[in-house]
Amino acid sequence: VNGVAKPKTSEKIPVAAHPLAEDPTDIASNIKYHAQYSPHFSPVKFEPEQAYYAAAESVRDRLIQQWNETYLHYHKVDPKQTYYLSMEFLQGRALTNAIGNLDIQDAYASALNKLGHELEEITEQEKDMALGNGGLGRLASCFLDSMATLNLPAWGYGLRYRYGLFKQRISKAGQEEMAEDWLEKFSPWEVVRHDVVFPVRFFGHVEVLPTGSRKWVGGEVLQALAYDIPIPGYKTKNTNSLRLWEAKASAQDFNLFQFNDGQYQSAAELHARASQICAVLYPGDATEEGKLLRLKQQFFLCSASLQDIIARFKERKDGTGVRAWSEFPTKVAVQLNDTHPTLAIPELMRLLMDEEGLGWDDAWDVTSKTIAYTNHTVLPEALEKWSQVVMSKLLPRHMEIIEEIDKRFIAMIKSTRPDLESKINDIRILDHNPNKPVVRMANLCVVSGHTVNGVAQLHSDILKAELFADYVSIWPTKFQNKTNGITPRRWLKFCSPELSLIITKWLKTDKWVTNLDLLVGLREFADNPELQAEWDSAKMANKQRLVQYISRVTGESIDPNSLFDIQVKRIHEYKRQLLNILGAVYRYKKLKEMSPEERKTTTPRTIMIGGKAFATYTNAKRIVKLVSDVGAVVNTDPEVNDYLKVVFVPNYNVSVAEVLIPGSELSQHISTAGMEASGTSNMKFALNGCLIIGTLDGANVEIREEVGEDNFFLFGATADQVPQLRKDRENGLFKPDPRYEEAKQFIRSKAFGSYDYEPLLDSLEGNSGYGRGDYFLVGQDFPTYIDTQAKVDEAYKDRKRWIKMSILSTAGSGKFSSDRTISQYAKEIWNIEECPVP
Ligand code: GL9
Repeated sequence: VNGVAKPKTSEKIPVAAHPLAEDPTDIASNIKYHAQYSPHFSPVKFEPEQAYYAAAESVRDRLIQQWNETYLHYHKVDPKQTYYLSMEFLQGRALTNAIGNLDIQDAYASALNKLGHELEEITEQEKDMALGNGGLGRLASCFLDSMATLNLPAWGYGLRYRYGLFKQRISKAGQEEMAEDWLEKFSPWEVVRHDVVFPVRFFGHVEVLPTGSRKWVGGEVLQALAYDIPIPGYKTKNTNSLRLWEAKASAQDFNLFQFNDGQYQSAAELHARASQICAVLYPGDATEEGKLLRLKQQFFLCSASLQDIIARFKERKDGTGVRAWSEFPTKVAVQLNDTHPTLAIPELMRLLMDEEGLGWDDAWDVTSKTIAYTNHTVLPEALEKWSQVVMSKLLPRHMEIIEEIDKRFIAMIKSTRPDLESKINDIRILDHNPNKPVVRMANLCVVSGHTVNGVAQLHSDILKAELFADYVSIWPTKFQNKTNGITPRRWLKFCSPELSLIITKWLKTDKWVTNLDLLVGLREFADNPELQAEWDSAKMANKQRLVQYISRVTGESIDPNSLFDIQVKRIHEYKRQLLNILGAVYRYKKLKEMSPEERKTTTPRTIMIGGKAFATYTNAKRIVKLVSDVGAVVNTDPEVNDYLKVVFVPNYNVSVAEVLIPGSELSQHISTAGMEASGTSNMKFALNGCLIIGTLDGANVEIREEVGEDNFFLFGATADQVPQLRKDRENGLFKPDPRYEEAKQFIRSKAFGSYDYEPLLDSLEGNSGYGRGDYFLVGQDFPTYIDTQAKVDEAYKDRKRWIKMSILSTAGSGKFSSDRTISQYAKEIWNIEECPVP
């Protein structure tokens, strides 16, 4: 292009726009067209970066075609639609996914080749769209993929954060956080909708009108502007939308007089406040300002989305005039992804009553039939409680509505369930604790929603037996389980093409990509030496790719013949990375004590740990530091080097996961039983033929059932034993295993440097308290963990047996497709049906 492209071939490629081109030469000419006529760079370069943007825009052209058709089709058919409200979407990269879902991989690879580029290199140019933290956000993104693939009329609604999840750097001091600007050079995947703008109010007060109705007025009003991201389904025309809101102030809010008077800041005050709303994902909430900003973000998402949903409902009336509001729940299902979008409840009530003129009972009927809630955690610190004082100030009308819901709930209990009267203070929505009166968001969701679900069977059982037990006795049918899932497109077909080809070859079909249960067909070949050899070499190719990656980002060279043992997830004490690293320390110490001959009989291992610690979570950061300190010593110790390496993988995110997971052989999902609601990376690893060492927690329980207990390395206390074990501990009845003491002592001896690990190790000592007294039972589970790791070492020595287990792991992963999860939501919660675009 422009004379500086470096085509490998001498083909002359014309510059032309062919949005739906099939032929590689036409696609190449369309890519050139974008480089020339949608320029984002000076017209001198066509390096991988420019090629990425041009290729992405050419892919977007064809998505827009299907996208428009999808919207028009839904508009015409007017089916019931689902709206997935989430503060997080962890989309990762879009190019490989879009090309893969459109099934135009080969054509694009050869088109780029004609332009002198490699598809793989081009895709590496894309920045991750990381508008989420971890599992909960990635789940939302997997769900979007499945909804489009299943032709379900559904939308995602979220916020367009400028800075998503921070970038993690590992230095001598440990983790450092840096802002990551995914929009630095713009995103080719978003389309701004200048015609989709809604006002969102903050603060102000409630006015009583002469009619007796109430109205929220005053305060400040910002504008919510829609940015849409296309969500293509796999080999289907249906292309849904992820609609992200951005906050803007309008021109009237810009004080030209003040500005010309030199008062630049006060002239644009509202503009500055608007830009704060979507500046960052999860702004720190240690301060009152931080808390207020988070509440503003949540309300902003809820208000803009509901106004949009209502506008669409009204727009689709069939020409006979106004549509009855009682029809609303037959056209709209709203799913709350955790309690973060709970304000959708009072906001829908407000819009229906104050803007549309419905009475309380009708508005309540519509709201409670429309909204459903998913709980994603039982950790007490994650159950949101908002100060009533802050809520009344920021959202005075919503506070009134919440008070009324609370009052009516109490009245209902008093009249129908006198036996629960003594428990009212626990189950009501408002907590009038005089020190800090709060609104309990989970309670508001349970009282107002038609359905509440947990995200794995064990988690849903715990919700029913503990957190929500009293509500179960009031509404026995309200509670469901929807075991999480992952999209097999991104998490197998696209991230491990070698393994996918083998699966397709042996199953004699590629239908498993949309019907993952077909993977069970691999079971009958699990002993077949030919499949085993192919499987082994595909896994080795993925391991080699990982070796290259680790070398590139850490400089560490790791042995592809060692056992690749990976734990990647957010760093949290309940996930017990500390148990992993204490195990590694113990392994290191034992290796040091062995003779060289003895060492040769051991199974060489590379332990990789990755994940981000929340910026203010001190103990999590100490864990990161400990892992890299252990790595620094172990990896430079020539005595053990051939048998053990410990690597901290920096900046874990979706695209790093796409390299790590296919190359993994053992992965660790070792949370204290009862604390991990589900986990979803466990499903990704198992699907990629990686064996799991894990506790009976979250979805591990179901994965073990599916892959077979022989193919799962189980250890540790069970969820129902945990409370008693904690009590025993408090009563001084815990007797630590000598190996555990030895590992801790080794760290205390400064074997891994002089950093002060005392506060971290101290959390494992003493008798009680959250964060102290080993609340997460590391010491309790350490001995069985070590014993089980020894079994892993033995199993790995038997190559054939290991490969067979690996095949059986993939074969047993069919249940964990998000297609299955979403079909269940569609049937059992949303009551929506597929609406395929012809
Ligand atoms: C989480 C749970 O902790 C996970 O066990 C679960 O798999 C996911 C999805 O249901 O939800 N809940 C939660 O708050 N997070 C989860 O990952 N946290 C983050 O996403 C950081």
